[in-house]
Amino acid sequence: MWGFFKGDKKGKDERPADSSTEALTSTDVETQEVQPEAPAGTIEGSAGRAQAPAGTGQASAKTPEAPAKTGWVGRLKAGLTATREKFGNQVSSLLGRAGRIDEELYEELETLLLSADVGVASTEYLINETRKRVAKERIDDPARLKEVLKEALLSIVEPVSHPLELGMQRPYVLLVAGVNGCGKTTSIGKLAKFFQSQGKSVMLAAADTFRAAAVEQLRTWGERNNVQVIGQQGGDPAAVVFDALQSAQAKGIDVLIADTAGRLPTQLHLMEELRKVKRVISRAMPDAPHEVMLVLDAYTGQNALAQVKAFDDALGLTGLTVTKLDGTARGGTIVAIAKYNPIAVRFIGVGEGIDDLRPFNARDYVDALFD
Ligand SMILES: Nc1nc2c(ncn2[C@@H]2O[C@H](COP(=O)(O)OP(=O)(O)OP(=O)(O)O)[C@@H](O)[C@H]2O)c(=O)[nH]1
Ligand SMILES: [Mg+2]
Repeated sequence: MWGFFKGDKKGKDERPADSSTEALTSTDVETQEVQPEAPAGTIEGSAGRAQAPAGTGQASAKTPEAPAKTGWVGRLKAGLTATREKFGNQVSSLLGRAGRIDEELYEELETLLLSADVGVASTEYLINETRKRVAKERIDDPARLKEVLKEALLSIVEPVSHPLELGMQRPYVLLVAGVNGCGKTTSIGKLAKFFQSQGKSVMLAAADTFRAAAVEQLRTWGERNNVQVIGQQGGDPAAVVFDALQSAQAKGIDVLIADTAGRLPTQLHLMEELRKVKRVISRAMPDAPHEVMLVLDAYTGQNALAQVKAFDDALGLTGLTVTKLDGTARGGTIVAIAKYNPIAVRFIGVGEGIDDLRPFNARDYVDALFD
């Protein structure tokens, strides 16, 4: 279902800096409100508009309301298979064949942690914690180190395991940012469905106005799921979001999610454009945006740390969504991020299907890394 979300990125980074005024009113912009053409649940009827990818996505497209065939923990484990094979299974086999706990064992553990993209600081912390526990509890059986390691990992990720809780604000405004192709639009589609399933009304603001395909990508999703999409290609992203916010306020919408164009932190004018979007939202609704979410592609590995810092400096992040944990052995990236900059990890994505994005749970994640 999500394959159609991918659009042409050509020329995206060649955008000129936006110079339009920040003093916006709804009449300054000619944004289009896209009323859903199809009622909720008529997904097959419009399936001709886009190609569904192989795998779970297609199944989800046909039966988005149907309960997942496997539970979330099963999906999570399946999604983290590559990481588990590279890390958890290898740790288990290392500990299984080690005769004793010695320096060689610590070194091998260290290598495994680093190769799973857990990061240097976390690796150092985990090895130190393990050493301390071994000394304190006089552990001499290497097999016991697995539990020790799991607990130490948990102590890193538990503090960032804070699910997103919608407040009383109406609309609750969620601004989504990230580098090109990290999974913003796809995640927004999944999130809209997630909030809808909680009985919330959702509106989307397509503030990636540079590419026609980007607006269309969100619009297609909106049409299929009875979600209003406000957007216009070529417009000012801040103006689109402003207009969407006014519309959401007028209609009493519960959640407004703003999609933005992918950008690299080094593209300073585009980072400034994002800051402007945030400022304009705040002017229209003083406590908004209520959530500033960075989407990170787990495949990015350690570069994710630099992305977190840059976007946090620019926007003041309140949450993260880590996508594409499936298909990469870099599932340890979450640990690296949690240690480096403990911003709440709200959601994780383990596939392209609509049910493949869920709230992050530290314990489930650590279990899935090993078992
Ligand atoms: N396997 C997998 N693919 C994903 C996941 N999340 C997103 N994708 C895919 O990643 C690709 C990019 O997703 P988009 O949502 O278009 O990314 P984006 O950040 O909006 O991209 P730009 O707007 O171009 O910056 C698409 O093919 C998605 O289907 C995930 O959790 N797992
Ligand atoms: Mg996008």
